[in-house]
Amino acid sequence: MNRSTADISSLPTSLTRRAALGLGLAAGGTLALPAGGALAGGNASRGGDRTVRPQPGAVESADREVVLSRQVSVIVGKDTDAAAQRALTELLETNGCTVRTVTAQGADTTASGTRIHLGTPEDNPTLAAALETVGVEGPDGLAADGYVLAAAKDKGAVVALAGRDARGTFYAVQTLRQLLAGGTRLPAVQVRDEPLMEIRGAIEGFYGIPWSHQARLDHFAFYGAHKLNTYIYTPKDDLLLRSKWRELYAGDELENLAELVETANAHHVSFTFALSPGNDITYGSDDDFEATVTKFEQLRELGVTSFYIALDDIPTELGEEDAAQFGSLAEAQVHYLNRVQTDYVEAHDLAPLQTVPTHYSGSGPSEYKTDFGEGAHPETRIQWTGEGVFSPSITEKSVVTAVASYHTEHLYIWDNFPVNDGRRDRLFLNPLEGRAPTLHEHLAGFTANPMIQPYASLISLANYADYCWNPPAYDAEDSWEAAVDELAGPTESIREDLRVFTDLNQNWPYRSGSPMAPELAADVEEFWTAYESGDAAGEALVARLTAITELAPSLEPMASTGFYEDTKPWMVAAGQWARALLAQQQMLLALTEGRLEDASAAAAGVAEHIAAAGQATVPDQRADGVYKENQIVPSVGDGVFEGFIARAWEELREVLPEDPSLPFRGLPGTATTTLGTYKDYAIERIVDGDLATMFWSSKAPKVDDVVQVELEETHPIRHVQVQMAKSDSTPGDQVYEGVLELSADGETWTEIGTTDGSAVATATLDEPLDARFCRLRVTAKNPTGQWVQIREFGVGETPPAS
Ligand code: LTM
Repeated sequence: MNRSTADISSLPTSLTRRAALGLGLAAGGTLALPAGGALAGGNASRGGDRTVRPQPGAVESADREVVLSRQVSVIVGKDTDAAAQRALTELLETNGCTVRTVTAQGADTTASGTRIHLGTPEDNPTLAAALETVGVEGPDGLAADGYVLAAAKDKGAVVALAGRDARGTFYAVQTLRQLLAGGTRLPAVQVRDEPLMEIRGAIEGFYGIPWSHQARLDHFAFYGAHKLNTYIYTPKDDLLLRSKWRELYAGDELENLAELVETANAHHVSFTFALSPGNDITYGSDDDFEATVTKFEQLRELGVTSFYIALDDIPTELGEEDAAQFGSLAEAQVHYLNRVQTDYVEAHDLAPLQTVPTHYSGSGPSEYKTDFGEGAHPETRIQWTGEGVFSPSITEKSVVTAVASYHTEHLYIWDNFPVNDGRRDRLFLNPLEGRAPTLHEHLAGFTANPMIQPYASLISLANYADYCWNPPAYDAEDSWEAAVDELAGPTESIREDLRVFTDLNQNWPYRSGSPMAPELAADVEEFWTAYESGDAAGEALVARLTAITELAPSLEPMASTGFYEDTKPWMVAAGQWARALLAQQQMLLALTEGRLEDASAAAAGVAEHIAAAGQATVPDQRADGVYKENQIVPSVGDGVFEGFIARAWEELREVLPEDPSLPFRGLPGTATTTLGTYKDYAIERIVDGDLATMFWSSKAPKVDDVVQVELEETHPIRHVQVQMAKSDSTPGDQVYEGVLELSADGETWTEIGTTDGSAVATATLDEPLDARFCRLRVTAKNPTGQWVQIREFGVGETPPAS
């Protein structure tokens, strides 16, 4: 693909001529026309402006309005897209018009009153004259999904909605919806628009709870409204796609699939069915080929025309039978893929087969990529995740290299953003960034791998819609703000509260330097600066924290109830963190005013909120396919709450070192372990006095693995506390069966306590024991192979007060 942006220089002469006549022309900035009522976007907002998103390639707008009469004639051809007709009728009726639909053959194109001509020039012969009347060229020559929209006055209002194809016709209606902004007036405008990327959408390709049926239906409506055209169905924990891929759908599941396909088609979303047979397939087997096409056939009967074989996250060794037949994994895979492409896809005249290879990241050449790319049928669409599985940026250079390495002309991106299956405690509500504005010159498109929470993913999907349609015009911040407002709805206070919430979920851990709750962090910083000069009032911080405590009730009426329900556990947890910080602010205020008893009393109120914030309230589902409530502790605030709390305790410790609310603090020491370390979750973090940092093992512990702290010198020890998992109140990655032991010399050990399955292991001695070494030793394997996280390992002389 190599198309350039539809900018002013590529406008047809009729448009440029009109520009010269003094009509406003916008091609480099977002089209924002005078506010006239509502922006209806997907399932969301009302009451915005007339901004058209994704930003059209070229727009010409006169400083004049065209007013639709109450009675509108919609003129269609007999083959004009039914979804576009439905969408237009619904739009007009919602905006207060009565619609009379007439077919082109019977239409009086000269009658007065509003006439809207809908269709492609091929299916609606009246469009040619209508386009002539409004003085604009037709959609021929535009890319697939493109359209022309033009409105003018000729006796009554005349509007031409001319698609390059059926989907383009449907998209013309979407743009009209934005221009009408809930009313019956639109600017005398000419929009000539086409996508710069052919494939734009989502791949439901994550591990964890698959999206609900309703969520998928709602997504299709959102995609249609945002001009996203692709949905790939491949949730990793739909067992019938992966571990039981040979089994056919039946009953409710089959009925649901039928409704999904029908609804996707109604919103011009291409429903792509992706099977993942790679865990146990024999690539050369006739039986497995038959099982594949039998499964596909079940979906084709429901109306699916687009199929995909996912080969990610599967064994890289060939089975015995395949090893005897093929020289490599890639060779075996392309044999199977090509058989599906030629014997099934082509035989049924379906869209070209799509796939993700087993080695799907990194741009450099490899034997696998060469064998895969050279061997695959040239029509095969191949997905790639960028330089990494998670790619903080995707540059033109790396895409060009990848295209060469995979020997394909049909590369498109499986973008692992905003997927959170590797961090199920987090929401990623930050904007889509770091994708170069020129990638459309080399790529067929993008599908985003979204979060387990479908509606929380809509912010980034709106960003993908804007980016993929017109990458050079994409403005991450502007697109993000519009998406957030759309989900919030028209009420300003709800929009503001939603920004307060999204601020707490901005950090994307796969990009270094990604911001951490930047607005909260700024208020915290301002607080500490003032505190150093004796002022603990912290007005801005207190106002923000108070708003955070109210998020769960205040956001309930937001436009997207799905977003609210998806994210509520994080709102509730944020509210608890905010209450803890507010109590500490009162504590600090009392300290600055010398009211030590009040400081102590305020400190005593902190722990309950921290404990409440640590409750597991998010459900989960693992490879067994069993849905379980309350498995995950929501993590919110990007570490900023925890940072404030740690510093506030330090301030209290300085003035009231014996205060009973102070968290237990171990003596200085050095930590070591026999366990491997996951990424940079280094063992030193368990003795840094900071609960926000942790050690994470790289696998499950074995019997006799140890985590040990060596003190700087021998002390009379009375208390040991090991804080494991993500929070004190919720078990998770930790040692489930182990003993706490002390030693003076590191050779001879005395057992002083055992773990009890909770996230915190403690031991308190009545009489001190002289020791320099303390360790947690594993005595049995973890029940389900959990790894180990330790936030702090404290060894001290004095137990906490209670
Ligand atoms: O990225 C690919 C191609 N496969 C898997 C996804 O299913 C998973 O959601 C992401 C993120 O964890 N990583 C993968 O490797």
